[in-house]
Amino acid sequence: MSFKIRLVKIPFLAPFTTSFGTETERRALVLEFEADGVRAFGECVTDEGPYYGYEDNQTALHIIRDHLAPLLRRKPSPGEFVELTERIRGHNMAKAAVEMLLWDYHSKRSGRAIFRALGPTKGHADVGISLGIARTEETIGRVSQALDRGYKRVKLKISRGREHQIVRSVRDSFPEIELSADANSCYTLKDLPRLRRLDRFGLVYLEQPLGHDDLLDHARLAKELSTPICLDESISSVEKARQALEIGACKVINIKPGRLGGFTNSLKVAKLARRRGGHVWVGGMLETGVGRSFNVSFASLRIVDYPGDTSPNDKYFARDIVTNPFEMVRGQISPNQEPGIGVEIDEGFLSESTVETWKIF
Ligand code: OSB
Ligand code: MG
Repeated sequence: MSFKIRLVKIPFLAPFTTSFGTETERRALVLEFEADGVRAFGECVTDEGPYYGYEDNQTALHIIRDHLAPLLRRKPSPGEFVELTERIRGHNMAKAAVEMLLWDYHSKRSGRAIFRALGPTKGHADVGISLGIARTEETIGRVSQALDRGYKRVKLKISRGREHQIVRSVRDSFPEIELSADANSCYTLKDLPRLRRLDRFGLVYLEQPLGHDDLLDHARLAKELSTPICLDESISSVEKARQALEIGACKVINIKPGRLGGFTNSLKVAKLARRRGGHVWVGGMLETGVGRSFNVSFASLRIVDYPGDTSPNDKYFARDIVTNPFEMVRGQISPNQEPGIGVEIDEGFLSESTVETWKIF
């Protein structure tokens, strides 16, 4: 039995800008667990800085190494792992990396693909694109390219003060497309007049306009806008999802298994939201091929009803650490059919991309 954590560094094809910063490469913790002739993988969605959420690669490394790895030796089921780690407050991204690794491990042991273990499936994920903040002309070009490739929904990253021009220009050029905007928490209720001006562009939703952990002000905002609110950052647990739906803080939830502590909680949030008439889709955190494969598996569930941010690997990377990257056909991606997450690791590129390795046991 062995467990190691690698910090890998893979350059992006192009910088990715959100309202909280610009990233030019993915620096990810990739987990590898080996037992009973099975090699299982996981990826932590943290990056170098605590800007999307409070976790970063260093806090996640600490939590995984010092608090979660000892539990991994027992090879618990994902459900048992969630129970065992309930007393560790927060640190969902660190927990999710191990929880999903356990899904991979147990699925591989039983010889089936993860998406089959998760629940009833559509057999494919419907795919949208998330476009980083860029100049208007460039964005228009990227939208046009994305539509040519078959993407089913376009999400524009927006920032305070530059939202109206970009959304208006894209809407004017593409009157019919399914369009959304993601603010990554850059507004407050004082910006209500500004946000009202987005109402006429027929967005399918406005993602996380207010505080990263807020529910109450989002509920207030939702009453003032006709555009539905989608929450991402604020939905940090099953309880938060329940509360958000109950007070009307959102109609749509961006499910990131990495933010919610893994698949077990994500399944609960998806069911809860759909039962209450809400909609769900699967987000992304610029994952390598390993994390991407987990997301695509979840996005192929029947319960997931909106297109997600599960682009094929080559949207972000010229070369990835897997040799079987996803291909998108008419805006759909099929989850891997092989046992577990079904990725084949590019051993050479993985070791070339590894900055540091920690052998935990
Ligand atoms: O808010 O959805 C977000 C990337 C990094 C951090 C936060 C977000 C994003 C994205 C990219 O929107 C989605 C993707 O992986 O394609
Ligand atoms: Mg988001």
